[in-house]
Amino acid sequence: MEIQRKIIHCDCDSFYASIEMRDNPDLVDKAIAVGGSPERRGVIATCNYEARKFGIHSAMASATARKRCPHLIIVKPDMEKYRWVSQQIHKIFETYTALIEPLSLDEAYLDVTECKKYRGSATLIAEAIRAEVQEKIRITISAGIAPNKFLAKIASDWNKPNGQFIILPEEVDDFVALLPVNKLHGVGNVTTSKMKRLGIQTCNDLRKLSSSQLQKYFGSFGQTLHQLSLGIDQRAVQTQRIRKSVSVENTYAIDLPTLKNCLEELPDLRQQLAKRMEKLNGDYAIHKQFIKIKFHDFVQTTVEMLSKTSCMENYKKLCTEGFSRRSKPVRLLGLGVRIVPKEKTNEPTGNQLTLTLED
Ligand code: TTP
Ligand code: MG
Repeated sequence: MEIQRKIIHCDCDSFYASIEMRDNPDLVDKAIAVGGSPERRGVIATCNYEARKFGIHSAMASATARKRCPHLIIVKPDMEKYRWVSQQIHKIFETYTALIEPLSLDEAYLDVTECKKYRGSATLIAEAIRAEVQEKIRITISAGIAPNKFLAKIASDWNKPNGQFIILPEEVDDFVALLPVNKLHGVGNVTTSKMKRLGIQTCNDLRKLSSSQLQKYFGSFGQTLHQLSLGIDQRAVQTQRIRKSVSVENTYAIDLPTLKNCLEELPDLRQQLAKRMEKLNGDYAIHKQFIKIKFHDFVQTTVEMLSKTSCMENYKKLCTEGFSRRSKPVRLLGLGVRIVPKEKTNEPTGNQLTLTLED
């Protein structure tokens, strides 16, 4: 039996940029972005809706953004401030429900199934939350209201910015039928192209596949796809986020031309990683170490190995392996560990190098 929930997905509009505009009225009505400087090969974290008209978006090189919009104002990020604002928004959420799952600083699922405010109307609750955020925090937030997380998240994007959209239980079937497959969680560019080749564009197309066909084309993900194509998602709102990895990365102002240059950067990165790991309070155990390398041509590779520590020798080995895949100048290096909550460490031991290759 499917559980009926009332889920609200809240997502602030152009979060970092909205905060910067709030705090500096000179920026309102101008095209602004928050990110690194174009001269130092910075990247755009986000931009306001005015800047989006020029085709600027998150993760774009700041230099490209500046080219597309020469009068773009790029503000340096102030993460501490954004974290503080995020906490204030969460305090508002908490007055409606205790079942909150933060996804990032500006995004969270709220399960309001048991909320008694507004006679339990999730639509009115979402309106109230949004009004309160606007009044107290002075930035706008959009919301999606639906019977499950998957649909609530899609819905919050529907009337962005400063809007909300509800998908009632009786509307789910029709809504999902028309949904393009790339809106499904876990369906990225690769799967979308594969589906396109198979003539699958919408969830309705997906529904026509038998379970053995789904299994054949998409392996174990096939079953999930079948459920999603019917609008079914039983995942509960998880109040305690289980972290799966911790990592740090750095984009270099000048490419690192050789392996030796890359190896020289490792101690610094590892120190930053150690600082991040302190915040986990020893609640997690390491089971893998990995390194991420982005070459000057943006081709990216990740190498990982089983390990119970984050030791330097292993990072050197991983770095050497990763670098040898292209032997080209490196623009970004990242170090990380994959972790599991302490009581669940049943990973095999050993240090054999297991290699994975991404795109
Ligand atoms: P998003 O919610 O994805 O974006 P947004 O809030 O800026 O805009 P939207 O109105 O479309 O929701 O991300 C939230 C914040 O996370 C964003 O303000 C900046 C940061 N961020 C990055 O630093 N890098 C990224 O690549 C993305 C996508 C977001
Ligand atoms: Mg947002």
